[in-house]
This record gives sequence, C-alpha cells and structure tokens, in this order.
Amino acid sequence: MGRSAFITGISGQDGAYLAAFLLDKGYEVHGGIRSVAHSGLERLEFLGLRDRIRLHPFDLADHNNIFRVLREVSVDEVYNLAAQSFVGASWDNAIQALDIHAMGTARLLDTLRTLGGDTRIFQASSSEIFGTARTCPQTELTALAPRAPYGTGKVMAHCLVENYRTRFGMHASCGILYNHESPLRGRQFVTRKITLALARIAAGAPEICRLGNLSARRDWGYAPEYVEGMWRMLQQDQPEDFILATGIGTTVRDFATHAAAALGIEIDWEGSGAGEVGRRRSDGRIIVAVDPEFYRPAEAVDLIGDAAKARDRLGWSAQTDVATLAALMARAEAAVPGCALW
Ligand code: NDP
Ligand code: GDR
Repeated sequence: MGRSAFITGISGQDGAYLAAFLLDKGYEVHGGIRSVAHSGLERLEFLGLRDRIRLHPFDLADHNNIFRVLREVSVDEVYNLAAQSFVGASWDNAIQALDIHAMGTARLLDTLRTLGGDTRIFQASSSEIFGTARTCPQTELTALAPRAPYGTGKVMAHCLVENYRTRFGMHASCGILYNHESPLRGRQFVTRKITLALARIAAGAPEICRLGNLSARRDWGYAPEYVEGMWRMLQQDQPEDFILATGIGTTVRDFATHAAAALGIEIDWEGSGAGEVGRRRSDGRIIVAVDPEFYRPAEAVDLIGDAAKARDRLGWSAQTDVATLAALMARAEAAVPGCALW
C-alpha cells in the first residue's frame, strides 16, 4: 500500500514543494489550511497540485481540531511546517508566535502520542535558534541562543521534539533549516523583495528597492532541495536532528548584485550604513537604497550552517549556489507580466 503524509503549512513555500515531492514519490498527501479565506492556495495552484491533495481545516492553535484531523487521516508521516515565519513580525505579536511555534508543536506531539501508532514526525526547526551564536558555522551541537520571539518559540519546539523522542520513543526529528528561497517565497522576505523590485526596474518601472541592513549575511539555499532533506530525515531508522544549509554566507548587497546581473543590470554601490545606495551603472540612477524602517530590532549574527552530518548520514547536500538561486528567482519574476507571480 502507498504511504501517506500530512503537511501543516501546506499553503506556504515549503509546504507546496514538499507536497509536489511526496506526490512524485507516490504518497497520498493531506494538508492543513486555516481557511480558504486566510490561506492563499496560489502556490499549490501554481504547481498544479490543488486537485491532487486533500485539504483539511486545520489550526495549530486549536488542540481539538488537531486531534480530530490527525485521527481521521491516520497518516504514516507528519511534516510540521506551519509557522508565523517572518522573524521581524514575531516582535509585533510575540504571544502568537510563541503559541504557534511552541504550544502548537506541543499540541501536535501530544496528539500523536495519544493516538498511538507509529506515525513519524518532522519538525521545521530554524537557524534562528542560534541567533546570538558565538561560533560560525553552527553545527547540531551549537548552544541554543535565540534572539527573537520567533526563534524562542522554535527553541521550545526543538526541545519538545527531543523530550517526546526520548520519553516516548517517538520517531520525531528536527531539521535545523537555514534560509531557503525560491520563486514561491513570500514577498516580505528579502530575497523575494529584491527580485520582485529588480524585475520591475528592469521592465522600466521608476522604482527604488528599499532595504534594511545590506551587510546582513545569510546562508541561502534553494527550497526544493530542502524539502527532500526533510523527507530523508523521516526515512532514517532512528530519529535525529540535522542541519540543512549550504555552508556559505552571502550579504544582502551581494544577493542583489547577483539578481540584478541576471536581469542585465550592473550595480555600483556607494556610501555606507543608512546612506548607502546602489546605482545602475548604465545611467547612474539609484535603484537600491537603505531605509532604516527595515532594520531588525535585534539582528541575528552570521547564521551559516555546517551540514556535514546531513551529507554523511542522509546523503544530502545543497546543490544550488547563491548566484544561480538569485538568477532563477529574478528570471521567474521577469517572465510574468507585471513581474509578480503573486
Ligand atoms: P511560509 O511562511 O511560506 O508558510 C507558513 C505556513 O504556515 C503557511 O501555510 C501558513 O498558512 C501556515 N500557518 C501559519 N499559522 C498557522 C496556524 N496557526 N495553523 C496552521 N497553519 C498556520 O513558510 P516556509 O514554507 O518558508 O517555511 C516552512 C517552515 O520552515 C516554517 O515552520 C518556517 O518557520 C521554517 N523555516 C523556514 C525557513 C526558510 O528559509 N523558508 C528556514 C528555517 C525554518 P496561511 O497560508 O494560512 O498563512
Ligand atoms: P530571515 O529572512 O529573517 O533570515 O528569516 P528575511 O529574508 O526576512 O531576512 C534575511 C536578512 O535580510 C535582512 N534584510 C531584510 N529583510 C527583510 N525581510 N526586508 C528587508 O528589507 C531587509 N533588508 C535587510 C534581515 O535583517 C535579515 O538579516 C527566514 C525565515 O524563513 C524564517 O522563518 C527562517 O527561520 C529563517 O529564514 C532561517
């Protein structure tokens, strides 16, 4: 009989790619969405998956709902991808971020424990659990030190997975995921914000791409590769936690340079701090500027991951370098009239 999976956060970037990946493997795929009004299904529609998956009303804030749905679907694997995933916004609604990330994961783990059976669970953990790390790159053994409510909730979820794994013998694993991007990325994240603005500028719009800290450095990989890593974790005999990362840090400034190059634009950077700008070489026009409104209240340090354990044990490694990633995102944007996939 074929295998089955339930994906929380199926309407998000990773949820859509994971659904596509599992369908290709012959899985019956179920997914939870808060409501059609709340949850955009554009990504699932864009990938042509809308009619190939079974959607269920689902909210990580509602324990009864979680219990009802998981009892009904009775799947082999659960992937917990649901989150308030924009780190900056977790300062605006810390209670909600903590409830969804920490308590939501507790509700899910406890439901699976109560239902019994041998359902395996993947938890989307994050590099943000290492927010003030003193070492770089980070490994699975780096001390947990979150810098924002987003990461604090993820730390609690991370520890709960270990608690339930140890105490109840559950097959529960955390993927400590570093930034991974794609044309399906939400518009508020910096890579998508850059590719969307630059594609419009390349098409003639008199726009300026306004960003926060251009020197912030992140470890950016390509999202479809990361969902394969999640699946590989659940195929292990023993549950364990793994970092998924490229191991290479790139600044926001350099990501913009790569994305612009793919659209035929060369950028000359001048100035520093809040006064830094990026000028289009061909006509000297300012196309990138710093706006302190987009500075993080508490920026994480360089978050760069060492994925050696995943390479050795899962046979997983990131394949797409950051220049290729920026180019594929920029070109995907430019290929759509109005330069907006959504
Ligand atoms: P997205 O923001 O694209 O998707 C988040 C999903 O969570 C959406 O489907 C959203 O649904 C859903 N959701 C939010 N709140 C709830 C709730 N209360 N109940 C049920 N569903 C809810 O995130 P990504 O796909 O990028 O990330 C997937 C996971 O991986 C997240 O947990 C994220 O924190 C983690 N992660 C991601 C990284 C990345 O670089 N992408 C790196 C590290 C970790 P709706 O459409 O209704 O809003
Ligand atoms: P991040 O992603 O916070 O790492 O969280 P984001 O793209 O928001 O920021 C990356 C870096 O870019 C800097 N930055 C800006 N960010 C945004 N959003 N907008 C700007 O204008 C801007 N200018 C500079 C940020 O300060 C930051 O340093 C993502 C999410 O997917 C989380 O869910 C996940 O856990 C982490 O990655 C790993």
